[in-house]
Amino acid sequence: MARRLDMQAAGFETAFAELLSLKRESSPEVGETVRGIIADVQARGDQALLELTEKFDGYRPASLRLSADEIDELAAKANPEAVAALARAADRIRAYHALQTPQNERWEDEEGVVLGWRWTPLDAVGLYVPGGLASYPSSVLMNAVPAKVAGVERLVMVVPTPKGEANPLVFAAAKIAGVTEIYRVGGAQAVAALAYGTDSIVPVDKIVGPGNAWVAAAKREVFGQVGIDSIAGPSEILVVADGENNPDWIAADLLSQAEHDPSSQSVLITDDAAFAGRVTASIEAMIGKSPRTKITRAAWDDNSAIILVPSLEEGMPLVNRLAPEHLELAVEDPELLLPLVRHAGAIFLGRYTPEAVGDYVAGPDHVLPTARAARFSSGLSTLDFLKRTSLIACTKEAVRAIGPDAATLADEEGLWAHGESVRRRLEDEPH
Ligand code: HSO
Ligand code: ZN
Repeated sequence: MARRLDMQAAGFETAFAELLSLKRESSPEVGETVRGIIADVQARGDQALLELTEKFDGYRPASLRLSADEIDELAAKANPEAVAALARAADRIRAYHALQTPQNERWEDEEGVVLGWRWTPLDAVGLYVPGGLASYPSSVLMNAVPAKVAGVERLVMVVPTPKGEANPLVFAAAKIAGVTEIYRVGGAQAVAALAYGTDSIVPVDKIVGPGNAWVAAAKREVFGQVGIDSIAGPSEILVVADGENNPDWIAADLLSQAEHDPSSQSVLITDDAAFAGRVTASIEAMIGKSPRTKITRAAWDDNSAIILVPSLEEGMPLVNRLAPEHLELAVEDPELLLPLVRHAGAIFLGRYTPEAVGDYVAGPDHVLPTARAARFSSGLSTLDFLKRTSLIACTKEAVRAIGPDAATLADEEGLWAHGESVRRRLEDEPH
């Protein structure tokens, strides 16, 4: 059973601080192994990829890249209803991210200097897709669609296929998102190949997508050579609910993230002790029905909490301290609480907005900051696949207006040629 906290009880601060500092990541120390794998791929390229795939995935593929026919064949095995649902989800994700795309700007300031910025997409992005249990077709869309919307021309997917087995819906998702370059390779070796390239994989500029401890360590290791997304931790949900909710709905919402991973965290903040009891009872009745009972049970018992607060308004500072990945405001008028929220990856407003709609079909990205990173970062968006370049244009008059200060500062820094490059333009003509 999740821990119970009461904001008004003695010892609350200590108990809450303990909840905040729960070490939920159980990443084994894999740095040494990962560095070895990366060096091996750098030195031996495809040969290393094939051998490592044989070692870790238990088979040796005839070719690393899947042909268009192979992708079609795999995608065709997916449940057609699920494919249709994915296609509709992709449309909504595309529409949302298109509106999120930033604008280029250009203006002339008072001194006559033209300034601005221009956004351009990355040339090539690698998308890591896990194999096995954590292989979510919805995450393929959430990573690939914003890249496409941003205008990334080359999107490369790597996916391990243990014993040659693959999740057909992952390939259907790739097709829907327009990903055509796919390699059957995973782990740190796939990350190394994307970063440094091999004979069969041309390197990319950035690597995104979730992975296990080896993949995360490899991404950290190749950062600088390529860009990476933020490393996703186990999923979290925080539900702020009054006593007027259906306890079964809230119980299911809490379990929906607990079932992702034994390290996931679900927290309920409520001002109604009787309601908290009803939710607990509902969770206990529901938890055994899940095919993922063991995972859900571990996350709920070990990492989760029910926090009783004197009023929901007074509970909101706790929300900001938790800075959750997902926040549900399950109240009649969520707009009253919304201004009090400063840190959350995504906010689900009102009683009819379960987090699961955001995980799949609402449109916003489900790749969101975890482990309190919402204090300083945001979910994945088109911005992650664009870079901003500054634009500066002076006329003769403009450089005369702002140049002398540059020359003064250059002299002060002992950088003679800097000063000279300005002074020449104040005095001479271009030809
Ligand atoms: N809630 C997860 C995303 C996900 N849920 C994928 C279902 N499938 C992390 O935000
Ligand atoms: Zn989820």
